[in-house]
Amino acid sequence: MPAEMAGIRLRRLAEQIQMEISDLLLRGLKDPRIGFVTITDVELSPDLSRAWVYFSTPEGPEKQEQLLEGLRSASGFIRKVLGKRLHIKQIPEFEFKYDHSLDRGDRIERILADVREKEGWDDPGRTRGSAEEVARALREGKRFLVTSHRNPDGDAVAAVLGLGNILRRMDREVVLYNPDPVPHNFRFLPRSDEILTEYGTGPFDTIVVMDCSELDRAGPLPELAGSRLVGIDHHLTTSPLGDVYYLDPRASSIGEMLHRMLPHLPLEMDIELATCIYTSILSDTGSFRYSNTTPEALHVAAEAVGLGVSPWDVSLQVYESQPVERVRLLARVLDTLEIDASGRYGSILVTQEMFEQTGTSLELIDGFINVPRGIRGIEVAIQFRQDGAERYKVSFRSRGIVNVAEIAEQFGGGGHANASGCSLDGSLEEVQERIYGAVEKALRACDSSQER
Ligand SMILES: [Mn+2]
Repeated sequence: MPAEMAGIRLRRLAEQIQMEISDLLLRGLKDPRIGFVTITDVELSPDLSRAWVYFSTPEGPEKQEQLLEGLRSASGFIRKVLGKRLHIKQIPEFEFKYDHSLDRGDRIERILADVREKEGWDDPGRTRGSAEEVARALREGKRFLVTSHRNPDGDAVAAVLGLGNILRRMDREVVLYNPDPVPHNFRFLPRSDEILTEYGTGPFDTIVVMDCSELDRAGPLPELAGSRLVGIDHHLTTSPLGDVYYLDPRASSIGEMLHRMLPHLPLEMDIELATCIYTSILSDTGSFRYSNTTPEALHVAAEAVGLGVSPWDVSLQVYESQPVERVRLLARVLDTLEIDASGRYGSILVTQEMFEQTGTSLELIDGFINVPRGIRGIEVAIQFRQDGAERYKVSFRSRGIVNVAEIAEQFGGGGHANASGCSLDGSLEEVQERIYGAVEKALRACDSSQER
């Protein structure tokens, strides 16, 4: 018999022996010394005279001596049973060995986790920090500046107002701040007019930045030295913002994260906070449609509704109270719709001229990009927004296959897997060429990984 075949037969027999012994142990050997034991491997000598039987136990290496004794004294019985079951002439002599590889594997795993924890690399989808740590920082602070990213969306506005509600009810001094205006459709939120466009005079012992993974996406901030910076965020990033932070890229919204902090804070949801949290979730899940619409997001929203939040009233405000200028602007923007020949990505363009012609501004374009994404066959929707004579802000929306955060990162931007953005300098043609190239490359990469 060729050596290779002999090797395969030997391997099979070893596996059979491993299964038989495991089976015997599972049904109990009536030996109190043998508790939980796993046969991790069996090795046979080529002449079948000997078998090394490796075992392990969840009770740990301390138990190995006791187990070894039990297994040795049972080996006569085991050999007898195996002889009947395996139909082989000669049953090997057993030598039992404790398998340290699992213990060692655990330890290495733990050391690696520690290193990753410290250095902050690893998976950008991982949770970092905790609700508890941030809640403690909130309890410890006295004078707060609370803000979010510039050009705030519904989540950012509702989060600032929600945290404002929490801190006010904890009798803390709090300044709510964003240099950019609250979008028209989120002005119904309680106390939205209390978000100031300038932070005024400090000092603040605690500065909270929410829904924002990079400081330069927040507005100008007071001198950070002497203040504690607290970050609450759900973007895909490996470097959370803040001295103290709670980052969970799997959270639907900042509202949901605020809700998770409540068990560690001396208060409960009131109707005002519930309105903020509900609106935050509604806004970032695209009305409970996106893939971040998790059971938890729905549970928290349900709790808010239970407290008296009216889904229809909020919808009326957020989606059904558009100024007519926004619809006129949308008409012009949709006129620029381009779909690639493959039909898999498409784009729209918003220019400064369009704002001038319709008497509108930036805050009205939220949601436009969902129109090209809603076209059958489109995997990636792109919005080019002129942000200067030769500068464009590019937004991406994915239907789920392409990770658009990775595309935005190539141009110094970032975001979520399904929604991201970046800024590029250059003429429209130059910018489009670079972006289309990156999108096509990402689509090709997804195709080849699916074929595998
Ligand atoms: Mn958000």
